[in-house]
Amino acid sequence: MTAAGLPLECPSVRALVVLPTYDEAANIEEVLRRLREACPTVNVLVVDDGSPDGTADIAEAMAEEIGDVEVMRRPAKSGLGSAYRDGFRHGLINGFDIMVEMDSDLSHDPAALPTLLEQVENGADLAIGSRYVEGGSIPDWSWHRRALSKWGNRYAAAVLGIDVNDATAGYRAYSASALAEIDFQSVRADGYAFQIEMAHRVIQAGGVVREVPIQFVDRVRGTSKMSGMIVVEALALVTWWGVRDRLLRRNARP
Ligand SMILES: Nc1nc2c(ncn2[C@@H]2O[C@H](COP(=O)(O)OP(=O)(O)O)[C@@H](O)[C@H]2O)c(=O)[nH]1
Ligand SMILES: [Mg+2]
Repeated sequence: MTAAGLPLECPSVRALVVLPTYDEAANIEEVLRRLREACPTVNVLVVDDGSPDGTADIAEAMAEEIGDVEVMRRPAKSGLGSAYRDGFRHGLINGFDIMVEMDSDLSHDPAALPTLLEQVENGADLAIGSRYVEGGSIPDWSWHRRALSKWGNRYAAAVLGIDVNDATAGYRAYSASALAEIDFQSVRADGYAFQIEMAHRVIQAGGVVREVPIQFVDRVRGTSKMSGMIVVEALALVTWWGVRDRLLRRNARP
């Protein structure tokens, strides 16, 4: 919202919002409606992994109704990172200028999309909707869950030497040129580690990262698909990347 309480203006860019879905039948219709309202010009790609609850059928019915929505049906549940990799490839092949990551459970408010797009339109290679910058928040989380996430983020930033407050955040927009440069197809991680590695690669490639505050709300309908293993994967991979970067730097010294 602007100071006058009006909806933010959506920049007229060629943007593709990639929405990964697994059993989001209870949410997908509202996500798509609110997205269209917040940003009438964006295209949407729903990447569904054969959701047993029929999410893809609902998304296709919505596509008929509101237009500019495509549904990619994949045969089996293959993870969030893999869904984004396929979505980004589709976006690059089809000439979009900006690609957006967004959860399909309404944790990410579609109304914040114009702000993310604006950052990329004004020169950022990656704009992150951040919970840990001034103005960001997670009202539904207990203090210990927030502490784990915040300190996990501090650990990742310190080990990798990146100046990002919320590298695990999954609401973000990339410039197509940055995506084309970082060889995202070779990213293997799937959960939080996928987000961290993508940010790390953009920075290593010399890209500009900007964070804008968002409020992250817990899903109201449906269930989370993330497990505790996703946190373990992230910590282990961050530690490995940190060691690898140091070894590479040492070996590069004359
Ligand atoms: N296509 C696809 N989407 C997934 C998969 N796992 C999770 N998602 C979607 O990714 C988004 C984030 O997952 P969620 O379970 O809400 O994770 P949490 O917010 O960390 O609890 C949601 O839109 C899920 O439907 C998957 O294996 N494949
Ligand atoms: Mg969620």
